[in-house]
Amino acid sequence: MRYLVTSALPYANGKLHVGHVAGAYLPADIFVRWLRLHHEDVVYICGTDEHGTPISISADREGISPAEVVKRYHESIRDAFIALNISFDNFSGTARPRHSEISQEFFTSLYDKGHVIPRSTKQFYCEHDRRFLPDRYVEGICPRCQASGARGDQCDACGQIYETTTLVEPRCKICGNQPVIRETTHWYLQLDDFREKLTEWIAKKDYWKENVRNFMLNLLEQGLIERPITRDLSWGVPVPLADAAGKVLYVWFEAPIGYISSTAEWAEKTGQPERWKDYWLDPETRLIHFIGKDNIIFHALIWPAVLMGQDKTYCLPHDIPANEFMNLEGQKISTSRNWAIWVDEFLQKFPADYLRYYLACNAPEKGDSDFSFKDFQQKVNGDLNNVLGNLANRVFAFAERNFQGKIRSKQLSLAGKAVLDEALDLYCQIDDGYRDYQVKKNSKLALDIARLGNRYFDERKPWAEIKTAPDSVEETLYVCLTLLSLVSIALYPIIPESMNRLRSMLGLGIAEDWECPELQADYVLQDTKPLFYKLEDAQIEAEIAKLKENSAHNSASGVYEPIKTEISYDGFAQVDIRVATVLEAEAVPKTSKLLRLRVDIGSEKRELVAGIAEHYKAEDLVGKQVLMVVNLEPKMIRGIRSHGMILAVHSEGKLRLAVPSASCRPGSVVK
Ligand code: B3M
Ligand code: ZN
Repeated sequence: MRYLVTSALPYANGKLHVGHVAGAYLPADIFVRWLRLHHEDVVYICGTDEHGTPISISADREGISPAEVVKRYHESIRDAFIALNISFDNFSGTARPRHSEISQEFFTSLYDKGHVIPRSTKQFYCEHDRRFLPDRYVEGICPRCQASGARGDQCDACGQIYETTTLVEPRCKICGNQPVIRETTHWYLQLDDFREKLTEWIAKKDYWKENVRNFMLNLLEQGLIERPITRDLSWGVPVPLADAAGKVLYVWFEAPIGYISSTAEWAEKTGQPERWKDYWLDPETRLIHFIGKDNIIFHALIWPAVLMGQDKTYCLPHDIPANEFMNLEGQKISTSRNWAIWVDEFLQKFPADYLRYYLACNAPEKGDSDFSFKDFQQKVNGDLNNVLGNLANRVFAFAERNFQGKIRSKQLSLAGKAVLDEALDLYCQIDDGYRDYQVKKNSKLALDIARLGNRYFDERKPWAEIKTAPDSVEETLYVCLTLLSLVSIALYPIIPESMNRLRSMLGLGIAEDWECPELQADYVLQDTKPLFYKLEDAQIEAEIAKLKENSAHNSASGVYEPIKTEISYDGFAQVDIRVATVLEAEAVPKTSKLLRLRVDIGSEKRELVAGIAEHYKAEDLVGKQVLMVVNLEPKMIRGIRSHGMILAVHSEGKLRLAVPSASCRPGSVVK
């Protein structure tokens, strides 16, 4: 089987953050690493997306040329991927000449067959900036879902695309003015020409993830509208027609072609420049696109149509595993507000495998997931250290102390066999899982093999047996070492560096040279060391503080705090807010920020601690009414049982209590 695996081409207009990695890159890398272990023929392709308004807008903002933006961020993104051990076979960029050539050939092929036709059309135009406003140069309210912040070409909230001029309350992204509408000519892809073929093709994709397939079926049902694939811009691939001066191909038309041009570049580097055809022009190739959910429409609808309309017969996507998004500490990641974890910075402090492991455990497969530093620490300390690292440590130490690190293979007892059988069963599930992109589930199953080892070690009590039955102890160690060697393969796609270190301590060759099944006669341990180290509270707290500080710095400079992730009505209804009257207030000794309050909430009197001493004097509060969350779990603060929280507003460095606008009966409920 031949596999051609791609990850979405990141725009070369910013640094790589963990949200990117969790969705489209790490899951793909894990998938290809597993395939390579099993000697499948696989090429893994990526590169940066270097055209379109995301690039030219960044260039405007930074006051440099688009080419400079592209160079800067191409390198930065490439280096971050290298640091994270994402194992692309080739990492190209769409501003390279070969890409333009192939993209123009694609356009011409469609044009010659009549699948692309020119139309005079209306576009937003900014009279202030004297230019057309394609795609991201205009923002407004989505005509489909009414979300704000929708762009000219796509709404991030619903993933839909629409006729630009239907955007509600449009604003020029450069100057903020309302644009006018002007005539221009663009070339339209006749998607409907491909409806039948697309429908037939999709019908066979019953193994696709539900979100992708349903999205597509919905679109086909709605009917396929022609889409403009050219733009009035100076940065991009020129439209290869005599009457199209000043127009370039729409970035979403040419970006996926980057998968092909990057494969061609790879083939050239291998010294066999025609080799890309073995993959792209073979209908049996399994072409698999790893993407984020906002890219579904382009990969599952427009791209296959473009491929179908070529002179050459290209393979079509075999699968499109689209992942959801990853939030950060409960809020949407936002690069403009600096609410993000940048991969390069993170990897200066933590090993790549720690990040890979955590993102794998937390992969946004079925719904959005959340990156939390505390949880990161918990997974690294609890799983990697306490489960896997612990098994390796205790087995290595025991083997070295009592057997000079040499453990011979054994005729196994029933108990030993049973343990290995159980592990092999897990291993088979893991194999299925990797082939089905089940990263999250597999990170757990692989750890289960190590859990099994710890349990077995405890049951066998080698420390008690060592004097009386050294043979039995050797068997225990042999079984545990075999479990570790299984883990070294099962977890290799997720944490390759650590697993190769483990293999070398076990006296085994690197995973890349592994032959299945691994026949291990004897183990000779080599240079054993702890596999992992624990993350300290102080380090994690410092990271959380830094994240907040960076984004606060940003909010102070006029950017707003990100809106927290959406909650349900039921979720909100759980918060019980009531009017409370302050009965007593006094400073908490030896603190500058805390006040101890006694309040009346109608049904009872409560005590709580509030961090408002720098903004309110205790004596001024007595008799005041405040709003208070009354069903928050009690917490001990400075020896005081604080039961409830009063609400206040942060505004320009000051704190203001939220109060009812007129006097109310204590205990009245806020709705
Ligand atoms: N650059 C969009 C994105 O980064 C785009 C992907 C292109 S894949 C061909 O979300
Ligand atoms: Zn403007």
